Amino acid sequence: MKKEFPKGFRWGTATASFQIEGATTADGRGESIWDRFAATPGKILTGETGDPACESYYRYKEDVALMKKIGANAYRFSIAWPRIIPDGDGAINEKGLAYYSNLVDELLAAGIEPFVTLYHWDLPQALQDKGGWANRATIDAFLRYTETVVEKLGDRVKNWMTHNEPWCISILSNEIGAHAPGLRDTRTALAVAHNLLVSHGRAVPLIRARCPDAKVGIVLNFAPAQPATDSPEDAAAVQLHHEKFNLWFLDPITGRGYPKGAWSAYGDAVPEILDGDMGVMTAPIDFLGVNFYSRSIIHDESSPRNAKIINRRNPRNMMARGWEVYPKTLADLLTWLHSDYNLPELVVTENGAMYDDVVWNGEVHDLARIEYIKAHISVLPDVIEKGVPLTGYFCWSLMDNFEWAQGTRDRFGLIYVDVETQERIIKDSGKWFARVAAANAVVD
Ligand code: IFM
Repeated sequence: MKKEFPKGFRWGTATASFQIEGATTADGRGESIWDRFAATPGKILTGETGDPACESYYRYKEDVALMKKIGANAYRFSIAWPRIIPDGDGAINEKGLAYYSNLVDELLAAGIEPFVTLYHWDLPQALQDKGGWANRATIDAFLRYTETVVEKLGDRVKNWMTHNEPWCISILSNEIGAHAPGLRDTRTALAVAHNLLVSHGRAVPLIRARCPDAKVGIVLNFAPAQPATDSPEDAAAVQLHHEKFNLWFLDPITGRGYPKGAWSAYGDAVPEILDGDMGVMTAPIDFLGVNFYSRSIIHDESSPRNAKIINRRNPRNMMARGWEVYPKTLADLLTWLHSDYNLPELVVTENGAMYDDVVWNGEVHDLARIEYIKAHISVLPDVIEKGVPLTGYFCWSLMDNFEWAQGTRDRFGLIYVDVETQERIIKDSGKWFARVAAANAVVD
């Protein structure tokens, strides 16, 4: 089988501001919901906060040089809203803008194409104090923040993503409560999801107006599900999971509205829809960012609403977090997205693996991670051959970082970061990634 990629394919790595920058009080940065959440005892497994994370705010030149070493030709990073507008909707902080402007210059000088995510979870705390994303005023604040950033960087940055993983921003953070702001209320979570989608739809034309040659997209995380058995109960549970997790976000932005099964299952927790909202959400996008890590196996013993996700044990490739390594699902997902939604471009904006890495004589032999990534990129040439317009693969992550509620315990990087000394070590996976990018093909 031919394992080469089309000319111009992006081999990137991805990060997010709060996970790597540290420097949470430097140069006028305001407090974010993640600062508040992490400072709350019991919320982060390791008891850490976003300081120092990887200190990338200070070490960005070193990090760009490392990106170049591992052969990446693209970099997906996010902007910290509280660095730009510390209280969310007030004064603009020029020092925050300057940081990202310098980062972009550094990337371009290294021949690395920037992909910018506007919102990867670090909402200014001052906005959360007024209701956060559940308050429609946050939409307007987001638009002003977006305009400010695009105005500054749009002459050099041509790839823009509005939001990263709306499911996490809404459900994981406001219904399950595992992420900031840590609420447990379905109605709030669905209001958050709705307002996020409206803000996305309103941001798309604003970005284009300030950056006419921009490619604009949104990043969704997908959890394709399969039934544990062939029982009708499991089939119903899979369908409900699919609607709540995948379609709830994908269908509104592609003009299909909220999925009916999930809408009725949510009962009176569903969001209020104002005139024009559903139309606004469908602003045409240039690409869909696809985050994929694993599939879900669903089993239901009582009713679809009580269905459980059971991750299958795969002894050879098991990820410590319980995510099964199952790359065929990535191929199926991309093929389905193309055949059913026919979007102009698809980009794998995140894929990667968490393993317990060990430094051995100054090296990190993370063979399991190489196997994971190799297995996933190996399914892509065929997918592209079949006509799916896939234009890039971004590995999560450039380097080990602050993995949200897990703190720095969970390592996803192609580059190892020593939490105490901040020393960076390119792992074997990073060296291998450089060979993949150079060959523009799957290599051993
Ligand atoms: O670290 C996260 C990232 O911020 C969003 N997607 C999943 C990654 C791994 O959990």
